[in-house]
Amino acid sequence: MLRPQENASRERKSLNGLWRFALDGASEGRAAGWFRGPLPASREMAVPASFNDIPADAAVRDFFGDVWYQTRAWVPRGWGERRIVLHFESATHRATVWVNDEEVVSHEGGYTPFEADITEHVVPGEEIRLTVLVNNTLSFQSIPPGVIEDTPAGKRQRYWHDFFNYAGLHRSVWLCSTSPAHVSDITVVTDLDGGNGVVDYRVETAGPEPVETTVVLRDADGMDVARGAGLSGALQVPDVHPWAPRNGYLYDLEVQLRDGAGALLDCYHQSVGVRTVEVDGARFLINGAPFYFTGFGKHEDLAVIGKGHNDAFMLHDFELLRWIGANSFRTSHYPYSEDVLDYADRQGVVLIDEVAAVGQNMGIGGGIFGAQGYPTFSPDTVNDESREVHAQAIRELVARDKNHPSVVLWSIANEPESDTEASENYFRPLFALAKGLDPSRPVGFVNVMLAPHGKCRVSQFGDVLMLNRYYGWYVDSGDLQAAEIAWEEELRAWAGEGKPIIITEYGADTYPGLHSVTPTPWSEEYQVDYLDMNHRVFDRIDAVVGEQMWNFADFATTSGPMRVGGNKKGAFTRDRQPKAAAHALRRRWRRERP
Ligand code: BDP
Repeated sequence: MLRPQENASRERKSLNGLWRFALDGASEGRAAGWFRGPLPASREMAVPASFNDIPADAAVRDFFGDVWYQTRAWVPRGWGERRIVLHFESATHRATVWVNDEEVVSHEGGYTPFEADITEHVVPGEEIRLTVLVNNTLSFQSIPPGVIEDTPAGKRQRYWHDFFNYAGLHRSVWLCSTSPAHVSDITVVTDLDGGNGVVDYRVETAGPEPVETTVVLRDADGMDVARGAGLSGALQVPDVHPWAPRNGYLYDLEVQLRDGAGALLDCYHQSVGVRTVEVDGARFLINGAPFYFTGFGKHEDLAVIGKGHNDAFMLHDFELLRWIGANSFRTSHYPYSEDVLDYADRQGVVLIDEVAAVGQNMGIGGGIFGAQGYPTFSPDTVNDESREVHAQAIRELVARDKNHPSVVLWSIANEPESDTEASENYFRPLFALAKGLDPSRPVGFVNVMLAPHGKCRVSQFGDVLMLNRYYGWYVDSGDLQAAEIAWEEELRAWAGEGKPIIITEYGADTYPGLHSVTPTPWSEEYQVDYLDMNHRVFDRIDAVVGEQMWNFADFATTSGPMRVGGNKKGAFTRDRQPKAAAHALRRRWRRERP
């Protein structure tokens, strides 16, 4: 699926703004046909945004179940003879959509786009009523998982990921038009051959057969550098300007479809960064050169709008990444807005792109999530159906993000149970799937401390080892000497695997403004000492090819005795003020690495 764009042959109209919104705790709206007219008892709601924090009301913030969104839109009168498409960049965690009285599409999964061809349901020049039923309930068959429990106080939603279950229409909604004959997908894979580049392209079309498909590759100045004809081919780019970390150079691949008389039917502009990614022994190579990841695990998380995308905050976050000397981040723990991916391409920021499979681990918990009382993998919990949902999430992530040069590595899960035969059996086909979908990028998953070296049975499938470790925080808390010894010992064992290791999480909660002259967890000084200890260990082990501190900024979580107004492991506060750790990271990451 191609992201909507406006060009010589395509239009798109934003449906963002204030929609009508209603909670439907009894799930009665579908049977009562709420889509057939104005939503009953509705209020206004911003799109894009999470709905949770907008009203000052715990019943909305903690709501789980069905919520309804509705708006009205005019279909432009010039869109006769056009194919008309309704496109959602995401709906968290699933949605069903009606245009007037007709159901047009349903989608499962909260962080990838979906669309419906509504040509047959609308009349250009007339107004439509657009109604969306969004459901944010998590189950063992959703990605991420959760469960609804009966408690003496009523039903409660539980889940095992450490961030707030923000939901709603977080990203843009578009009404688009294309020619009936149109480009439906483009895949580019690039290579470097000395000073020259190669762009392999493949185009898929849909609708009436076009007669001619041509492609033109232009450089950043708009000069033609290569041309091709047909649905696939390899374009040679002499004297190529590669895409590289901190040098987000992009070419533009324009695909054109024409009819028998040579008239333009459809076109699409696909940006292309020419670069290679490769794992070579314990090294991670970009354009053939060893790359060391510096940066963070992030979140889409802001006051008021929750996981809603916001351009101004996106730019500011990237400015802070530059300020601190970070060259990369992980889209922990779900696919981020495509605006973020596009901007990372342009900025030359390197991404580890993650599926929303977080929390498939009933072993984690105790203090954070309370006792679990469930096995992770079983016919009643994470099962074959969950694996199919997980597989579909991987397919949709790769389909959406395959052409982004910034994405150098797929992460197919964060901290799942990985020390059991059941986990090995669950993940084996998912790794095979991801590698088959995209042979051009390495694939990995993020290993949890509960499955250390020698116990983990899933790491064997990954091209790269991604480790989250909290020595000096969750273990050896306050004792950095003990932590350093234990951490180095484990890391050396992993290094024996001969694969590159990226430390995808290491961090310590820190309350901004809390100070101490002695090593005191939660103080700003302790966070700095904790990071220094980790960095000493990383610098002693050659197989470590990256450090992504947890987290870029403080973020919202469920309530709990371990969370003081959310997770406080940020280098920045939630409103992006630096803690002492941010300055310490800046000193390290802005110096040239040896
Ligand atoms: C890891 C998780 C991450 C948490 C973090 C923490 O991957 O989502 O927020 O620990 O405890 O287990 O801060």
